[in-house]
This record gives sequence, C-alpha cells and structure tokens, in this order.
Amino acid sequence: MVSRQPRYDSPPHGLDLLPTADPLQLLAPDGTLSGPVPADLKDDDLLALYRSMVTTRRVDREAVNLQRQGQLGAYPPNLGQEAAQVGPAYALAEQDWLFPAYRELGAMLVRGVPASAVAHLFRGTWHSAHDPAEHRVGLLCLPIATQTLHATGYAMGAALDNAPTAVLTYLGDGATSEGDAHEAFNFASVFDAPIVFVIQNNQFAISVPLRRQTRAHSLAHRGVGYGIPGVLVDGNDVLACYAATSRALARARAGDGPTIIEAVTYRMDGHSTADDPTRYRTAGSVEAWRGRDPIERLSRLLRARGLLDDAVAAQIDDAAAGAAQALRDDIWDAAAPAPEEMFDHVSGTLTPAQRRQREQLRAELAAGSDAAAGA
Ligand SMILES: Cc1ncc(C[n+]2csc(CCOP(=O)(O)OP(=O)(O)O)c2C)c(N)n1
Repeated sequence: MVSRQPRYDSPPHGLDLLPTADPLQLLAPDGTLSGPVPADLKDDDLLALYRSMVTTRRVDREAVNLQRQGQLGAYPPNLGQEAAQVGPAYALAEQDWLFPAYRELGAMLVRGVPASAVAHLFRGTWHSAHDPAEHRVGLLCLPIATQTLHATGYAMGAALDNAPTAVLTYLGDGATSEGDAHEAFNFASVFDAPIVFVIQNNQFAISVPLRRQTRAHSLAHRGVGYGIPGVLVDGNDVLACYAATSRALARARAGDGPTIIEAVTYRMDGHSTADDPTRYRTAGSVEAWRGRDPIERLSRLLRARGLLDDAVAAQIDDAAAGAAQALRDDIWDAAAPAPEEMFDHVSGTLTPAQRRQREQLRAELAAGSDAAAGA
C-alpha cells in the first residue's frame, strides 16, 4: 500500500520563500523615490555609490578600448550593470567575502581590488593579480558557475568556525542552468550556509535569451525548490540592490541561511569584445533599456537633493578618468611574469610532484632558450 505519510517532519517552506511578483524598486528611472532610501545610507553613502558606478563605467570603457588596441585578449563589459555590481558589493561588511564570476569589475572596485588585477587576467599575463586574503575577494572564475561552489564551501567553513562572516557571490542568468549552481544552492540550503547569491539577470547568456534558460516565472522563483527565499529586485536601481543584499547578508549572519536575489538588468554592450550583439537582438530592445540607466537615475536623485551639481559631477568624472589612465599605465605592454611563477601561488606548500613539475618546466625553458640562442 502506498504510504500517505508526509515525507517531512514539518511542512517544507513554500509561499514564504516566493519573491514578489514585481521587482523591488526604491528609485524609479526618473530619479524619484518609489520606496524609502535604506536608513543606513547617509548622504556620503549615496555619493559613494554614484562615484563607484561612474568609476566602474569609465574604467570598463577603458578596458574595452585597451582590448581594441590589442592590449587585452578579450574583455566582458559591465555597461548597464553598474547598479547590480556596485549595490550588493557596497552592502558587504569588512570581514565578508566576495566570490566573483568574470564580469564583476564594478564589485571588485568597491572592494578595493585594482582594475589592473582584473585586466591582467584578460591580458593573459596573470591568472589573477590580486591577493584574495587582502581584499576578501576570490579569484575571477571563467568556467561558468564554479565560483558558486567556492563561495558555498567558504560560507560553510565560516559557519563551522562560528566566524561573523557572510559571503556574496554573483552569477549570470545562464549560470543558473549549470549543475554547479544547483549543487551550490542545495548545499547552501541544507547546511544553512551564510551566503547570498546575486543572479545578475542581464537577459542573455552570450546569444541565448532568458526564455531559453528557464520556464520558471523568474529566476528568483527557483529558490522555492531549494528551500531558499527568492528576492526579485530592479537590477538598475542601486538602492534596491543594496537594500535587498543588506537584508540577505544580515539574515546570513544571523544563521538563517542563504538567499537568492535576482537583479533584473540588461547588458547594454556585447557579451565580450569578441561578440556582435546585433546578430541576436534588435536596436529597439537596447534603446528601451537606455531609459532605465542606473547612473542617470541616481544622478537625478542626488541633484534633486542638492548633493550633486555640475562641479561635483566634473570632479567625480575627473577622478574616474584618472582611474582609467592608471589602468592604461599598468596594462600597456605589461610584461608577463616568468612561467614558473605560477608555482609560487598554486598552494601554500608545494607537493613533491609540484616541485618536480617546476624543475621540469625550468629545464624545458632553459633548453628552449639555449636552442633559440643557438639558432
Ligand atoms: C563551463 C562553461 N561552459 C561554457 C562556457 C562558455 N561561456 C562563457 S560565458 C557564457 C555565458 C554565460 O552567461 P551568463 O551566466 O548569463 O553570464 P553573463 O556572461 O551574461 O554575465 C558561456 C556559455 C564557459 N565559460 N564555462
């Protein structure tokens, strides 16, 4: 006989995990408030959010230019996603950790990682040129969704240590179709890991549109199946992105487990500098999103509040141009380190096999340069 017993001691969560039907929005595209400014964001914070987004956009454009000039192999632009990048990262506390994918320039700048550390990866000079422990930022991950597992593992470890640390990781809409993301969501939920997953739904995985990625009502709705609350936010509203992440990080620190936030945004540029988006989307759809620009709407709010005028805006633009120039100076014709340098960072102490491999590489490099000298 089929057992009618429920499979759970207590009913599984359900409706309380569902996101709202409409994305949370605090700042409308015309710069008026559609909800309260988060109470912990003071005037200086609002200006800092603006400064971070302007800097991200300017440095991002410089990286695209450097690629066009042959200095980077490829580069994945942030254009249009500045709020979804900066808002969540700004909500992190000093001791928290960030695990980025590859498009997270804006989030990394908020954590103090130099732009050149990101650019070196795309130049192919270094695997990643920042110290993760110094900034509490993991390495950029190009294999889709792998960072979600690193992040979940780190969060589980932090919980075991009773550390007051929460973890933030970003993934794309396409990444939610990867097995790695599923495993990360499930482990995070089952072990109450103190982690926040921010899905930047920029509508495309290269040329594959969102409708080919899921039949769920939204990506945030997928949380229900994992027992994780899902939160839907306007990803072009930096205040909403900040507020939702801040709440989710507090939940994580209180031991209440993970949250999945879907930030609904739009990638205004190509997937990478190797992509031609005109092949798979219309100019009209891009134009429709231009009116929702994340920087423009915060600028309107700041001007209405008397926090920004032309002079302050020009100072911020100049500083952003300085950051772009610093990136250019660091990257232009930057030499690659010696190949065996990779062994210096692969693990704290090299295993005997790794030491042998390093010697073998040195011998091969020496033989190669002898042959070149003799040629
Ligand atoms: C495991 C793996 N499969 C395929 C790729 C090739 N690839 C690079 S980016 C990308 C699309 C990712 O889309 P999404 O997760 O939405 O993030 P976005 O690039 O839009 O930020 C794919 C398939 C890869 N890097 N790793």
